[in-house]
Amino acid sequence: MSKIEELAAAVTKGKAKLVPNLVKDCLAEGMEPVEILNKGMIDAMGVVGEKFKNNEIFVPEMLVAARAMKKGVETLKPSMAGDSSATIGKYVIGTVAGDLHDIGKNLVAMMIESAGFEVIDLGVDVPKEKFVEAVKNDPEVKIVGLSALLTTTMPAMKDTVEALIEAGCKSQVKIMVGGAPITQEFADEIGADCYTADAASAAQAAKALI
Ligand code: B1M
Repeated sequence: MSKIEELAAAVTKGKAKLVPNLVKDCLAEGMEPVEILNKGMIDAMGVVGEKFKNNEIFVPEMLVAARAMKKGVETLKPSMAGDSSATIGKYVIGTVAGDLHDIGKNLVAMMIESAGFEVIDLGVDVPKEKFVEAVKNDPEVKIVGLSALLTTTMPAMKDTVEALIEAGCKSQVKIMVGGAPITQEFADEIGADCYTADAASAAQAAKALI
């Protein structure tokens, strides 16, 4: 088994202790960080999601896989980060109310930071009022990023966009949305300025928006 396959297997099985060294092994073999992230971790979480859907594993297994992936991302972060010494603006990000998924949101935050933004991470299960407050309290915030992983929390994303619009924040910020169930069509429907499917394109889009 190659190191990247070992890494994917360790993430899938939630072997958090093995993951950092396997990430380092892949880097030592000369693999690109983004390839390690995609093949060794994001694809592995896709496998976990499939197994959960098919009732082959349950929430605890999904949770340990998530912890293993977080360890991997932590190890990879120094190799992924760009030159963020000059800040090009503030970016508020969070997972919408009712939703506890944060791996994708954290990856987006990491890439956005690498692109030169100062990231204000509001965390998970963030009420719409908190997003509004974060924008109102800081005129330097230029973009708000909303993440949702559940079809059941898509309405909370819509409510958050509406709350930002009603509070008059749209004259100050652009709104970006993403997450597995989100589509361009949904983004257009709720009045978001931008939808991207993954973290790398989110960083590119954020730079283009300001
Ligand atoms: Co959850 N879960 N989960 N889960 N979980 C999913 C999302 C699910 C698809 C699994 C499945 O059934 N196949 C399913 C949702 C079904 C649906 O809504 N249609 C599901 C479910 C049902 C649930 C629970 C309801 C299970 C239960 O309790 N019965 C529960 C809900 C809890 C809650 O939120 N209230 C639950 C809980 C959990 C854990 C806590 C155990 C854990 C999360 C741990 C954590 O995040 N700290 C978990 C996990 C790990 C998953 C899967 C397996 C993996 C998610 C992940 O991290 N993927 C997931 C299955 C799957 O996605 N295939 C699943 C890797 C990550 C890098 O990808 O987050 O998609 P992703 O982010 C991508 C893009 O989407 C995009 O960029 C990222 C990187 O490129 N992106 C953005 C994300 N945000 C963006 C924002 C942007 C732009 C791009 O702009 C601002």
